[in-house]
Amino acid sequence: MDKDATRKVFLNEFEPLREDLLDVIKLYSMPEEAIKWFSDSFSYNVPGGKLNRGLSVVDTYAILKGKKVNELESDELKKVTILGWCVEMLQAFFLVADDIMDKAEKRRGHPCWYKKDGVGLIAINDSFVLEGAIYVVLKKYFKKEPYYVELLELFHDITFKTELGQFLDLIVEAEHQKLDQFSMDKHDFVCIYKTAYYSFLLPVALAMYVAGIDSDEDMKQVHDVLIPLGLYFQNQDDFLDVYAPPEILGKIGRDILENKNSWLILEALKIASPEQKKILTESYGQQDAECEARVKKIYHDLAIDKVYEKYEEEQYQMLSQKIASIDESRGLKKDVLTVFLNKVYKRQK
Ligand code: GPP
Ligand code: MG
Ligand code: MG
Ligand code: MG
Repeated sequence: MDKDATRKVFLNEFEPLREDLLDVIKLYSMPEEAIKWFSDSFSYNVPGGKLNRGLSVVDTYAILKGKKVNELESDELKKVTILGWCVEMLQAFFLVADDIMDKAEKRRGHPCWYKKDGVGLIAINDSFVLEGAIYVVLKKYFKKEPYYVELLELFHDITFKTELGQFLDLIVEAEHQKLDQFSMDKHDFVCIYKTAYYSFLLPVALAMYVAGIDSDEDMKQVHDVLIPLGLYFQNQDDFLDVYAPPEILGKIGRDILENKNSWLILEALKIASPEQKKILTESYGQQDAECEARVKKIYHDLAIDKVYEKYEEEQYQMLSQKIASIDESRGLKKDVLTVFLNKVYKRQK
């Protein structure tokens, strides 16, 4: 099965899943308008992204089984597809809430959910409902599986880690934090916790539980590659926030305006002259387009894009070496990790 066919199989499972959830809500005798609201929020926020995280549960499982996706039994394909949608639901929960916190305008090329007419701060509760729906789905499809508790613990543990990452991200950007309080250590914590765990480790760990390749040693091996890979991915997100065309990225970068502890500003501060540092300090995080332009000009003068290119190459080499030394004796396959690395390396959006 090629990539498009896998995506199609994956997308085909979305409507039945939405129906499952609507059935549960109807069982609680929610009134019509609430059922419609849930249905609209679910359809607006869950599909429509790149689906990389969800699809990677399916792809990882197939690699672990040494099969093509179309060679999988229909019940195992269904299981990993549903887990993939659970990851997409978790992502939807995070993004609906994150866009409110970040005052974002657009997501995936469309207005953010909270920006839609009549939604506003109701989106906060919509994000909670998206999260709650994950556990309804897990219970319906996995309650009888021996790894059910592992799935629950994994979702809970990774949700908590993501919330801690978001938490530090928000504290660091809060107004009283000045540029001299930014640090690479805080930045790395934020990236690893807010992004790497749910985007990289979660899909792979889910596939590993279903495949029964879930020893502590193998979980540690994938952790030790996917967490640094997720850090590199988030640094790339910081880079694309400023350097990718919004029409390709599907969102308008706001990191400079929002005083984000971004990889770019940290790298710029390392090499800026005292005059440039002064301008950066005065202009960064000012919620003002002219100040934003001044910061971008300094990034340009410092050739931060070249610093990024070098960083990207180093990450690729380092991660390739880590993958090469993976022990496959218990059933883990290096390919699981290589596929991820190749998806991230030099991505444009
Ligand atoms: C996105 O980071 C952050 C998350 C997906 C984690 C949100 C966690 C919560 C507990 C709400 P970002 O703001 O840099 O991403 P983007 O640029 O896509 O908005
Ligand atoms: Mg954001
Ligand atoms: Mg954010
Ligand atoms: Mg970003």
